[in-house]
Formats: sequence, C-alpha cells, structure tokens
Amino acid sequence: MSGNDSTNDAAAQRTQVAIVGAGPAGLLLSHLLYLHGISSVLLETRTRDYIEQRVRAGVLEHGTTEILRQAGVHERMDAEGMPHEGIELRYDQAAHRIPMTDLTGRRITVYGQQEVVKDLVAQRLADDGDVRFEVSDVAVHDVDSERPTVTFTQDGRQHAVTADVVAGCDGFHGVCRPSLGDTLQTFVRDYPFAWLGILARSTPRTDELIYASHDRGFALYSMRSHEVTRLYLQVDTDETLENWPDERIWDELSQRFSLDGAAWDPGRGEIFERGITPMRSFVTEPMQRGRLVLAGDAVHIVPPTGAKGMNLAVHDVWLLARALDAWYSHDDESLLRRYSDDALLRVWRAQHFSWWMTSMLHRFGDDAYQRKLQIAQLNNVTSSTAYATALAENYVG
Ligand code: FAS
Ligand code: PHB
Repeated sequence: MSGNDSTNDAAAQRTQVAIVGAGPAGLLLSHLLYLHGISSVLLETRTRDYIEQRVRAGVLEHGTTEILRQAGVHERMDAEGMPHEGIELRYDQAAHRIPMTDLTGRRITVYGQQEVVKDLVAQRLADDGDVRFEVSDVAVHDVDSERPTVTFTQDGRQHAVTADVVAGCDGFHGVCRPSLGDTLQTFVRDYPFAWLGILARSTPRTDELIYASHDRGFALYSMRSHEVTRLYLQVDTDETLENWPDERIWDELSQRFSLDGAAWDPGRGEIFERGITPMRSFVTEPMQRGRLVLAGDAVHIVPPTGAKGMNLAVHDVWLLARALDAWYSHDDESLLRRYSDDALLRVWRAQHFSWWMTSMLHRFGDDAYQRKLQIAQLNNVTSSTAYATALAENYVG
C-alpha cells in the first residue's frame, strides 16, 4: 500500500459534535449529548486503562451528583460514594467543624474522579458510543466555518471527522485552546508551593475531611473508601518525590495535623500512589470561537484547595449539552452563543473561592503579616455563622 494510501483511506467521517479529550468533561459531554439524541465522536490520546487509573479529584459537590443522577450514571456512586455533611478546619492546635449540611441543606460526596471516569466510559461503551482511544496528531481545523474538522492518526492511519461543533475537553496541556486564536485573554496566578499527594491503604481515622493550616504548612486529610486514605502536603515548587520517603511524609503529616500540642497520627499504611501537583489559577476568555467551544481544564484551572476542578468541568458540559440540545431541537442558538458568558459566571466564582481557601490555609514563606491575617480569617470563619455559611455554600456548590 503506497504512502498516501492511508491518507486516501481517511474517509472524512461526519458527526454532529467532535469531542477532543476523554476526561470527566469529554466523557460526560458525550453521554449527555447521547441522551439528547445528538451524535458525537470522542477522541482520547491515552489508553482506557490509563484514564481509568489516573488519580485526581475526590470531592463531588451537590450539583455534580445531581447531574450524574439525572444522567443515569449514579448507581456505583450512590453505592460506594461517601456522603459528607461537614469539614474540619484545624489550626492553632484546635479542631473546628464547619457543619455544611446544617448551614446549607446540601452535602458533598467523596468519590474518586477515576471512579466517575470508569462509570462514564462503561456507559458510553454500553451505549455503543464512538470513543477512540490512543489517537495521536490531533489537530482542529476551520473553526470559523460551519464544518470544522478534527484530523488525527490512529493505528498508523490518518483520519478526519467533520462536525457542526468541536468541543475541546483536552485539559490544560491539550491542543484545542490555541485554536481560540489571538482574541483570547488569559488570567494566571501561580502559587509558591505545590501539593504532594498520596494514596495509602489505611482505615480513615476521621469521618470527614480535615484542612490543616499549620506554621509548617498546609495538609489535607481526605479518603477514597473505608480502606484507603488520600492525603496531601504543601511542599515547595521544586520538591521531588525522592526527597520524601514514606517516613518523612508520615512524620510531617503528624506534625501538621497536631492537636492540643501533640502530634496526631493520620493512620500510617502502605503508600501505593504518590505525585506532586503544581498549584495555579488560570482562566482563558472567551471559552468559545466560531464552532469551537472549550470546557473544563482546557480553559480553566483552579488550585484543588476548594475541590472545584472536576466540578467546574461537569458544570461546563452540562451548560454546553443544554445549549446544543436547544440548537438542534428548537433551532435556538441563543444558549450556544452565550455559553462562554454563562459558564464564566460560575468559573470566576469558583476561581475566587479556590484562591480564598488557598490564601487562607497555606504557608506563604515567612510572611508574618499574612499569617496573622490567615488566623484572623480562620477565627472569623469558625466563630461567625455568616462566614461559615459563605464557605459552606461555596464548598457544597
Ligand atoms: P482532564 O485533564 O481530566 O482530561 C483531559 C483529557 O484529554 C485527558 O484524558 C487527556 O489524556 C486528553 N487529551 C489531552 N490532549 C489530548 C489531545 N491532543 N487529543 C486527545 N485527547 C487529549 N481537582 C480537584 O477538584 N481535586 C483534586 O485533588 C485534584 N487533583 C488534581 C491532580 C492533578 C495531577 C491534576 C492534573 C488535576 C487535579 N485536579 C483536581 C483537577 C482535575 O480533577 C481536573 O479539574 C479535571 O480532571 C478536569 O477534567 P477535564 O476538563 O476533563 O480535563
Ligand atoms: C481529594 O479527596 O482528592 C480532595 C479533597 C478535597 C480537596 C482536594 C482534593 O480540596
């Protein structure tokens, strides 16, 4: 077969929505469109195993669990997810519970992002969804036309998918954002620290999450099940996992979670997953151009302190699916035209909340004034119902 045969073989497939990226955003969008009777092709560079094992977010806000229930992909979440009604703020050697459900009537659900991904992949495949794993050389073309196209390579052959709309759900390092062209504006804030995250085989010692603001730095106690804990430590941006053997991780966590002047043992166990995540706030505006629309981490990033990343991605695609349904079902393009404006209202609210939680809880070097402000803020939040309610409303979503 000659070199150009593969090109000739690439018959341009036709679909309504071409989706780039099979993270929570792309997978949920593909499923929501299916429920509306809208066809899509979903392209993913990684393998199915890889995306289903990738450890990331852990907290589903109220709105996200409602969207997943309405979409019919909630069975395992409801069976295995852990409903939580409060969080604990720990500072100055004392524990302070924020009774979120008492204050808002809503709760969060602790259920790993990779579990959401597994549920969505299973549902798409059960519905014969067109999901292409291990593609490469993905490129977006003609986004200002009425027939944008996505080209890619799979199994050594070039392919092309022509659509009415291209949805860029390919995360922060994806290829779609640059196609927004030079009209876009980016807003960035980098933080002088990162998070070292671990998964450990250990029975959780608490029923709820603990956010600890210690003079040595921030720490977070979370979980994935009754047998696995998820813990994070604030570390310097240039830290490496090699500098953090298990013993050092556990000792540092014990110090940062200390109570009443004594170290607090988070429950040691085998650490079977670890990683370091940089912390940044990032937004691109607008989130669309012509027939290209972006959703999730492809167009915004929040520091995970507010547990908003994945929840924002879910909200974006819920708005986008609703807009595309109005366009296809009623020839009403108004929601699609204002998708970016509508999504950015919630994006910026989550940006502010994530920045506020990050600024309140992390150590910023030896800035003694900042530390005093943080303690004053924490005293406010843990003594004022109004302040606690504001935190709870933003956290539960
Ligand atoms: P994703 O990045 O999840 O998915 C994008 C997908 O596109 C990926 O599968 C990628 O392989 C694929 N892709 C990339 N380029 C492509 C191309 N050219 N062609 C085709 N496919 C392509 N959020 C929290 O709330 N709490 C946390 O603790 C937390 N921890 C995180 C840790 C890390 C290391 C990272 C990176 C993020 C973390 N987040 C956390 C945020 C995270 O959960 C995101 O908000 C969430 O994954 C967003 O989902 P998507 O927008 O679908 O993007
Ligand atoms: C998690 O469980 O991974 C988690 C929980 C809360 C956060 C961030 C991450 O703010």
